[in-house]
Amino acid sequence: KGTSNYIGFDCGNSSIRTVLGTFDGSHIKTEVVQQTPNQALQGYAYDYWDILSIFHTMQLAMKKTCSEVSSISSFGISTWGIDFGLLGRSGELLGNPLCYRNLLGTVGLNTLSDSDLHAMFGYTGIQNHPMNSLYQILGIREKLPEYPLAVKSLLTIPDLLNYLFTGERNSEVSIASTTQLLDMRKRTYCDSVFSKTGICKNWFPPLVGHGQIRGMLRSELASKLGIPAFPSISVPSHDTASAIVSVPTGEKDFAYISSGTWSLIGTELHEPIINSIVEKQGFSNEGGLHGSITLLKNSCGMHILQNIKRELEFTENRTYSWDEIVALAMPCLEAKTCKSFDPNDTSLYNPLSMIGAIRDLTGLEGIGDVVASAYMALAVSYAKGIEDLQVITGKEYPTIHIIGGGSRNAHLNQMTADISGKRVLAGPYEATSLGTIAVQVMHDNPHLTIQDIRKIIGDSVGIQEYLPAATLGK
Ligand code: LFR
Repeated sequence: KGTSNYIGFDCGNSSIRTVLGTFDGSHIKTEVVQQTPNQALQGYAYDYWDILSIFHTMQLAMKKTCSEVSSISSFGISTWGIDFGLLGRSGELLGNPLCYRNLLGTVGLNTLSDSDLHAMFGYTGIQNHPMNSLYQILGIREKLPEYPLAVKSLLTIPDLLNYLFTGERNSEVSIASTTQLLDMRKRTYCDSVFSKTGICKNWFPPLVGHGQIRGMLRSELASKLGIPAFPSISVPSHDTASAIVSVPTGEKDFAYISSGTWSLIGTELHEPIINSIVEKQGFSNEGGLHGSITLLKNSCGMHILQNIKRELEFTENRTYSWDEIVALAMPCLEAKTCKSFDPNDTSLYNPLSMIGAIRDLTGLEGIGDVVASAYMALAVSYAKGIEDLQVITGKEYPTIHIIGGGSRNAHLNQMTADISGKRVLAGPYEATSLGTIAVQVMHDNPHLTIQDIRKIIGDSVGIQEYLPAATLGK
């Protein structure tokens, strides 16, 4: 049996990765064909995503991938959640998608009473976070009223990219759940939310089941790129949900931290848990593969360290490697002079200076202490998130799977093991693109179950183990 080739797009807040995945019947191999930095760009009052440049980057990467292998079976797109593009009557974009790091969501959320907000959580099973599309839309209605007048359809980022590639407008449950417009008990759009808020249900595209074809590459685009037209498969198009597909475990109950710009701390369930503890602890019942629920807490992740690094590079006009960043922190971690803080403090959401914001929170001045405190804060928040998860599900998780780009951070992995007292298994770091590729493999090999896929992934990638040092962290 020959090998099959697939394209997985993993568009994150900080980088766009195009991965060639090959499946030979027993292993999935990945090769990063192209990696391009991504960042939100400043407009007049708000930050935006340069979506056409992202689309262009992906087209070039698709062409390049096709030139490396004899045939491609399909492609799948995963991106960050929540954000969306608005299309007018002609089917053209009305503007660049807004970045969720703005105040519109807070404006939108404040239009609802506490009891309405409580009801919203109850309807959807999703934490009432101001960044959710639901609140962004309400904020747009207040502050940018020209948009709703012209909108005919709303597409989340992966849906928009799929539309640009295929011409088809559809969505799927994982990305749609990040809008907070789904009833996660039924995994369909929630009429109560639409009627309570007056948001127009007709803006939203139908949901396509996982593993189905979302559309074919538009023929004009295929001929422009000089490649054959192949299908886009409905993978979990929320990056977090695709990443969770690739947790290398045979267990039914497991805990993960999907570590990137955000850290998503959670577990996989068959049915949502919607109760007051989940609401109070800020967990969400997002959509996972094939009707599963990815109960998770959205916690600030590498955003803090990425911003510290960017700021140091800018002020000192030089580049910093991650090893150099860790080296700054080491003496302060060893001397225990650093101080943990809440990584979800609102002052860290989109600060002018991340270093300044941490100095304000900790009262510590030295850059080593600032970086060390950031590491400490993340590890403490991970341990706390897993503890909260155990209370919610009533289960004990002896191992934490750290997956995604942030799982390469050996020091943070060890600190997480030390502070949580649990074993940490780190990897795969290419979790999202592996997930998007795995679901395409499942489309071509319908006999493979998610358990088979997780075993195949575990056999295909390197996983690092970190055991807790008994003396630390207490
Ligand atoms: C992770 C992620 C989170 C989502 C955040 C914002 O990349 O998709 O799951 O809450 O980005 O979209």
